[in-house]
Amino acid sequence: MAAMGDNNINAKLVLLGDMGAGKSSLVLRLVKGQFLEFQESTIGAAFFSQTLAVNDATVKFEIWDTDGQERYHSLAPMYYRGAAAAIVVYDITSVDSFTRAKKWVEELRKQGNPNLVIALAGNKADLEDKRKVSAEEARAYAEENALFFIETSAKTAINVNDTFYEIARRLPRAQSAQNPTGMVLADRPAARVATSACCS
Ligand SMILES: Nc1nc2c(ncn2[C@@H]2O[C@H](COP(=O)(O)OP(=O)(O)OP(=O)(O)O)[C@@H](O)[C@H]2O)c(=O)[nH]1
Ligand SMILES: [Mg+2]
Repeated sequence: MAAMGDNNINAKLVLLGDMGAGKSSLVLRLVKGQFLEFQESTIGAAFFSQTLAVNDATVKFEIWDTDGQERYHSLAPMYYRGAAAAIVVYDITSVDSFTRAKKWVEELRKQGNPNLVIALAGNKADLEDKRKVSAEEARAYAEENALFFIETSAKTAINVNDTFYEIARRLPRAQSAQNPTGMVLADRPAARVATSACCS
């Protein structure tokens, strides 16, 4: 049960990545527990919100699911500006989508908040027989670049909730680091209490 008022955090989260990598499908899986075989391409961006309880904190994610088309790339800063977290999504069956994911990471590092929590999600992990990007390669890249790496499947739901929970767990720590403007909007920033084992 979420402890009311103990530590409520609003965190802007943006999903970036190639067209068809599965950004919208990951959000749909998280928010509605659903998966669509023929998920429509996002036009512009879509907004969702989802609240998660993590230990003593309640994290309300304000999620911006962006459009992966290259021609809309220039709009992306509107969505990652002020974000506390980003999920950079690629498709494990597409080397091009992994290349594009690396470009997003570079862009976030250059222009984003230095304390941004970045997750690198290798999606479509259910398509093992079509895999083109090894987990080892992606993990090595993630380690070099201080990213949190996870492989997910919006289709089977594997690791989808875990991705968001892990980001939520990392937020307060990032918040207590340098806390640049706009990174995490805490309702009661001073009200952190010691983390205790969760939950009965
Ligand atoms: N097998 C499998 N298919 C997936 C998975 N995630 C998404 N898909 C499929 O991949 C296609 C593209 O998924 P979307 O969620 O629309 O991808 P997107 O990244 O939001 O794409 P844009 O909005 O165009 O940028 C859809 O047909 C989904 O059903 C997955 O984990 N496994
Ligand atoms: Mg989409």
